[in-house]
Amino acid sequence: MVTSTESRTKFSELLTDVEELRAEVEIVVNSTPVMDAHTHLFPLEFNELCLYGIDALLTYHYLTAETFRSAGIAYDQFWAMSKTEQADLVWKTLFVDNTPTSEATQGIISVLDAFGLDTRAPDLKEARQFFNSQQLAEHIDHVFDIARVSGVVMTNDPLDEAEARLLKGDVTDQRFRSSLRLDRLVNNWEAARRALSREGVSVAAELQPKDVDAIRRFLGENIQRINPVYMAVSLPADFRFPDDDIRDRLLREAIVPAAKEHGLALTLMVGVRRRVNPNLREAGDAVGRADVTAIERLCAQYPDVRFLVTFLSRENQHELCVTARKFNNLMPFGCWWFLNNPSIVSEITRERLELLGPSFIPQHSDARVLEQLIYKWKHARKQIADALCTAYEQLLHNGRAVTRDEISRDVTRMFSGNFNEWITTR
Ligand code: FIX
Ligand code: ZN
Repeated sequence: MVTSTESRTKFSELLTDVEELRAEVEIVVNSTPVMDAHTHLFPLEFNELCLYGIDALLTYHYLTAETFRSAGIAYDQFWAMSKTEQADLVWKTLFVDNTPTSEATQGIISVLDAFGLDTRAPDLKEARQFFNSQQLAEHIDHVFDIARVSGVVMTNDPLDEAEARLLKGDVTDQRFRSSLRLDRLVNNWEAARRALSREGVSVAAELQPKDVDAIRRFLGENIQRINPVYMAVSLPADFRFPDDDIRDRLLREAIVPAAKEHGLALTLMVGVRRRVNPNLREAGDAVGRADVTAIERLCAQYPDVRFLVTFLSRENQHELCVTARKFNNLMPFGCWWFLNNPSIVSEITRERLELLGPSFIPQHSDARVLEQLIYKWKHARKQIADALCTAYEQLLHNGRAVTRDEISRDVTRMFSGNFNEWITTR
C-alpha cells in the first residue's frame, strides 16, 4: 500500500527515464479535467437544441460533406430525406462501402467503441437501440465523465431566433456556461438591422450615435440576462482592423466598450468563408488565410481587453504564436474545425509549446452533438500528450528532468487555468 508521503515523493520525483516519463504524461493528460472553451452544445432544458445519439452524430456537417463526395446523391435528394434516412446513407457510404479513415469518421468509431457498440455493424439498429434506451440526464453525466470535461461554453447568439427564445430559460446545469455570440450583429449589417428590429431595437443603416447607444444597451441587457463567460464572433478571412465599414464601428463603439464595462474577454475566430457552396448547407463553409496584423493592432490598441483568438487557416498559426509573444492580452486557443485533424493538431500544439510554453489553450471541441465530446477530447488528448512528451524529452536531453507535479501543473494550466484566468475578472 502506498502512503500519502510515499505518493508525494513520487509526484515530486524527477522523471529521468523516457518510458516512465511518457507513461506519466499520458496518465496526467488523460485524467486532467478540461474546460471546453467553445462548443455548440446545449443542456437538457434546451430541448430540440440538445443534440445526442447516432442520427445526430452521423448527420454532423463534417460527415454530410464527406458523404456527398462518395454517395453520388443529388443535394436536393439528400436534404429531402428524413434525419434517419440521411444517417443510414452516411453510415452505408462512409462506414460500410468505404473504410472510415477521415477524422470525422474515426470520431464515430471512437464513440461507438466507448459504448461497446459494434464498430463494423452493417446497419444502425444496435446503435439506435442503445441511444434510444438512455435516460438523457444520466447519459449527459456519463458522456461528461468519459470525456473528462468539467464544463462547456455554449454558443448563444441573441439574434438567432431559436437560441434567443430558449436563452430566456435559466440554465440549471452549471457545466453549461453561456457566451454572447455576435455573428449576426457584426457580419451582415442589413440582416442584423432586421434581427435587431425583431428584438425591438431599431437602428439606422448609417449607424447614428443614438443607434450605437441602443446597441450598447442591447448588449448590456443580454450580458445581464445570460451572464456569458465571454463575447464572441467569427470573422471572415478578409477581416481588417482598422477598417472603414460598419463592423469596425460596431467593434470600436459598442463591442469593445461593452467588453471593458463588463470585464468580458472577446473571443475572435478568424478565417471562415461562409457558404462557398450553399448546397451543402452547414457544411458549405470554407477557409481563407487571414491577416494576423488585424489582431496585433486590436491587442495593441486595447491593452486592457483580453482576447481569445483562433485562426482557421493552418498558414496563420505561426504568426498567431508570434503575435501572442508580443501581447499578453492575447490567448491563442484551439485547433478549429478543418485544423482538428491529428496531424495538424500535432503540428500546431508543438509549435505553440515551442513558442509560448504552456501559455495557450491547446484545444476546444466545437462539439455540436453531445457524444462528440468523447472523441474530440480523446483524439486531442493523444496529440497533446505526444507533443508534451516531445517537449519534456527535449528538456531532459538538454539537462533538466520534470516531475509529475510539474506535468500536472502544466496540463492543468492548459486545460482550464488559462481559460479561467481569461474569463474571471468580473
Ligand atoms: O463559427 C463557428 O463557431 C464554427 O465552429 C461553426 O460555425 C462550424 O460550423 C463548426 O461547427 C466547426 O466546427
Ligand atoms: Zn464553433
